[in-house]
Amino acid sequence: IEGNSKESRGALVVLEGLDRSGKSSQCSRLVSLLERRGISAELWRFPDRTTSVGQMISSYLTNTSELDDHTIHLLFSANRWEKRSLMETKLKTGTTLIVDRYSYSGVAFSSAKGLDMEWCKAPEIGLLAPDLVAYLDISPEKAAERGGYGGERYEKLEFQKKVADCYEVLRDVTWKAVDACQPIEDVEKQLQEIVLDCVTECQKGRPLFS
Ligand code: DGP
Ligand code: NA
Ligand code: NA
Repeated sequence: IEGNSKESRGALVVLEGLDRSGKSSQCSRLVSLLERRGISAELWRFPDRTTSVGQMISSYLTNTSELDDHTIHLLFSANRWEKRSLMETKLKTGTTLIVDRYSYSGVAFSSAKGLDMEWCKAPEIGLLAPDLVAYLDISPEKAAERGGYGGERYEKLEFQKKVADCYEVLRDVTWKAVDACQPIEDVEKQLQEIVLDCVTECQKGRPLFS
């Protein structure tokens, strides 16, 4: 437990799900909601392609460069580590972070390639623990039907099926799953409820773990 456990702080909210599960638009909607309610909030995403590590990741994802599976795994993790201290500062100064993908994507996507799951988890140890993981639940087939994938490396049905299996292994009782096949407004409504509850808990001083 870090800091004063009675201190009001921002919430670390993570959205996870397959490609085309609707995470990115729901993240934006959540930030707008929080801002309308006068709650300080920012939209973050991983990979953060703006850093130099992020640019290496981006060229890998666009198939501009090739990297060993372990090497790219560690770069994705490094990309989260390079934002850790800013993340902590934001949370402690009362800003809620709505984060589009986090360590679970790291583990799910790399273990979907056949890397050992425990090996994949190791570099994530010590990053800040989310207060809420919301999983946008959609089958790989349904996701693939949604206006098609972009051309990035992982955006293929066969691979997304493996990612879905890995997410199933990673999921635990603390995750809140939302059926992502529902109309976008219904997904939004369910997310709003669970996120606002989480923000309230953190305002009351829920401890921040790493
Ligand atoms: P996005 O910008 O959310 O579309 O993510 C880009 C792609 O990278 C997407 O297919 C998910 C994948 N991805 C996100 N985080 C990680 C990670 O930590 N490790 C691996 N291997 N893939 C990731
Ligand atoms: Na993507
Ligand atoms: Na996305």
